[in-house]
Amino acid sequence: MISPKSTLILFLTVFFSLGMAPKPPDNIAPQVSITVPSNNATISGIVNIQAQATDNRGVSKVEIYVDNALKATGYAASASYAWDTSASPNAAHTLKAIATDKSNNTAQAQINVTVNNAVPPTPGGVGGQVPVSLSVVSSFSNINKSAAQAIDNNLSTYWQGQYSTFFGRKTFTSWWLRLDLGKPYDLAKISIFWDKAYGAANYSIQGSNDYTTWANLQTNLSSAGGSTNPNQKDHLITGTYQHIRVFINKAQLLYPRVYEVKIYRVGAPPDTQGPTLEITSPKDGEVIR
Ligand SMILES: [Ca+2]
Ligand SMILES: [Ca+2]
Repeated sequence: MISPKSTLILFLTVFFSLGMAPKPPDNIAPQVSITVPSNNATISGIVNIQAQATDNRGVSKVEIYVDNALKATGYAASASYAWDTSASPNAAHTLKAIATDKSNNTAQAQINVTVNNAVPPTPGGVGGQVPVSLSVVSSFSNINKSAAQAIDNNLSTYWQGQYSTFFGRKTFTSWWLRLDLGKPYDLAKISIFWDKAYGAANYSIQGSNDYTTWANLQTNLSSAGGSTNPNQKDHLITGTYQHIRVFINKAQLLYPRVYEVKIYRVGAPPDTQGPTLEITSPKDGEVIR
């Protein structure tokens, strides 16, 4: 038989021993992730990198690294960093977040991104338009909307990629326009005049000198969001090429329409040298009487 008094003492003993006992150590690392941008994203301009962490006892800080250089620290469960990607080369980069909990356990998350900013203008700037001297050809065109109408200097005529369905399935899902400049030019810019509705949701600009190997000059472009017709998209490009291809990976609607393509070469380099001036008479140091 246990008396009420012993029960109370037992209760208090247990209560205080539990209360006084040291907390077990926190061996559980936090969890961290980069929520923006997504892994393998192609990014440009200013990107607000976001990292979030959680922990069983509490997060003390979250750090953001770009290519292993610390860029921002958040003294809570999140951190953000506005990264101006235009100051970084167009290439693959790694983004890393390291979270530290209140017991100094750490965890990290890493993703890969590709920076792809518009190529800055070349020193000579954009020069004159390059004639498309020989031919323009395309993937299949709709009747009377041939590729030649994309280079006829008329902004109301257009090329239209062919569209048809076979038992409800689209038979054409990509299209291209190939322009032959007649000889290689040092190129600066391409302007594509799309239809504002029948444009391209995804297209690339490619260059070649042998008509076989095509270099990507710009990728993941989109003509979506145009408000006027034709919907002009200008892209700065670099390199010396004879052939240019506009490759349409995905149309906005059923087929693409291009009113005109204009290609520009690099202009003359800027004149940075001042004129020279010389006093021919009297001579330097000459005594004048
Ligand atoms: Ca922990
Ligand atoms: Ca035209």
